Amino acid sequence: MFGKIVIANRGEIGLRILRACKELGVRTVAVHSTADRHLMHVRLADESVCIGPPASTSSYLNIPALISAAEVTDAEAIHPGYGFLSENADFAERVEESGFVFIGPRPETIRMMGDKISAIAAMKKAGIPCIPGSDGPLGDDPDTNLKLARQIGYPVIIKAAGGGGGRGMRVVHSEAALLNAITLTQSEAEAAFGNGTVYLEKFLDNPRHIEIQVLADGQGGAVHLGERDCSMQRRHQKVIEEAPAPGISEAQRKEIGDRCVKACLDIGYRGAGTFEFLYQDGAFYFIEMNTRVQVEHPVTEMVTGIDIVCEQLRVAAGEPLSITQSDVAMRGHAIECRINAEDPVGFVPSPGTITQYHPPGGPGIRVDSHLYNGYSVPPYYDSMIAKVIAYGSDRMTSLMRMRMALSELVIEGIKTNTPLHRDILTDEAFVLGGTNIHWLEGRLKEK
Ligand code: MV4
Repeated sequence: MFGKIVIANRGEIGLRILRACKELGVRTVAVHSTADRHLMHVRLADESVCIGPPASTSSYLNIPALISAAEVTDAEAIHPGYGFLSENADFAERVEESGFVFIGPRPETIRMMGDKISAIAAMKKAGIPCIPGSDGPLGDDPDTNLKLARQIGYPVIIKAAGGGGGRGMRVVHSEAALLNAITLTQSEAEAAFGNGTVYLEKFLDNPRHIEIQVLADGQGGAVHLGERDCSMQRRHQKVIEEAPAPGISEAQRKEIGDRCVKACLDIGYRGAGTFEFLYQDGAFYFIEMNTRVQVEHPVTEMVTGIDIVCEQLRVAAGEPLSITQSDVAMRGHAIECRINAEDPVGFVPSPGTITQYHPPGGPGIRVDSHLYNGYSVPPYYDSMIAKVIAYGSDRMTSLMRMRMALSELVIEGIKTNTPLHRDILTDEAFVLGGTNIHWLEGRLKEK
């Protein structure tokens, strides 16, 4: 195992990584911006290094500053967390060139998954079900593109190869609109990602977003940890996640999970990863792969008992996975509510000082948060300030525990989206389970 690592992130995930390090006896270096001197994990880390001013581009995205911090503290590895540089192949490469371990997949793997066209091609080849589409970049010939879209059938969706997470997409409902939509998406993609390459897929109109968590050691060991349902989202920001996904049978889980494991072995995947699927009419369709630890990883940890961040550290240190597929069993149900510092109605960010903080507790309740009384939420970063996770023997039990937890939660001094969560948790459709990716936005429009 590593002797010392740099935690190249902030907030709740900085603290989550620090806790895994303490458990494994790994010393920690917290790097932080000037605005983040008072972060919980900076206080708890063995060492800390200030890496720049508040703006992310000058601190958490500042590659030379991060590598220098590893050098001056004599650390062995860098954990990128999620967001920031976690899926930046150039960063992973520069970390390794500088003689440190990047805690994540190989740079080539990150690069392949960053290009959505090459990701889909690799996954299709490995036996993962994909959406009918262009199977590669769209060319310049209008007649070829018109013919392809007609074959696939409208509506279709044009997506940027360099996009992902909801950026650079356009739905096309009729042949008359196709060519214009392609040109528009190409020029937007060129401007946004410096890559105008686009591809085309059949548009699925009412899917759920279900993803499979995997762990692989790059030495022939790979497992899946079942699925999460992340359909409860607004503007591509997840709001509530749960594991397992309502209505997915053990047989379906094994079928798609085994395919993901095989794909990991096929491409020599190393680390934690997530296969994102759209799920519609009983079928899974691959859309993207995430090569990082995800915000919603705790729901999987709760139902499997496996510590995903500890496994990330183990495989990055060159150890084999501590588990095989027969050691993995999903038991019970977990729901996660993302608590954001924002207005619950208008969704505008609400930074400021927390005058009163009381986290919930009791059986099955986990709170991943860096908050404490008197902490000031800075205005420079993502507004997520806490994750409340409720576990129970079945979905109803986890739901009842979550309602209780949110009734106990006190965060004063700033606005949070807790009222929105309380509202969703008592909605008939959510209680039933299996709502699709459009449900929340539709409901918000209604009210
Ligand atoms: C789609 C789709 C429907 N059909 N692809 C949005 C984010 C990116 N990861 C892929 N996305 C979508 N791709 C086809 N062929 C609908 C979405 C989509 C979506 C997907 C997952 C979670 C939330 C979403 C919200 C709007 C659209």
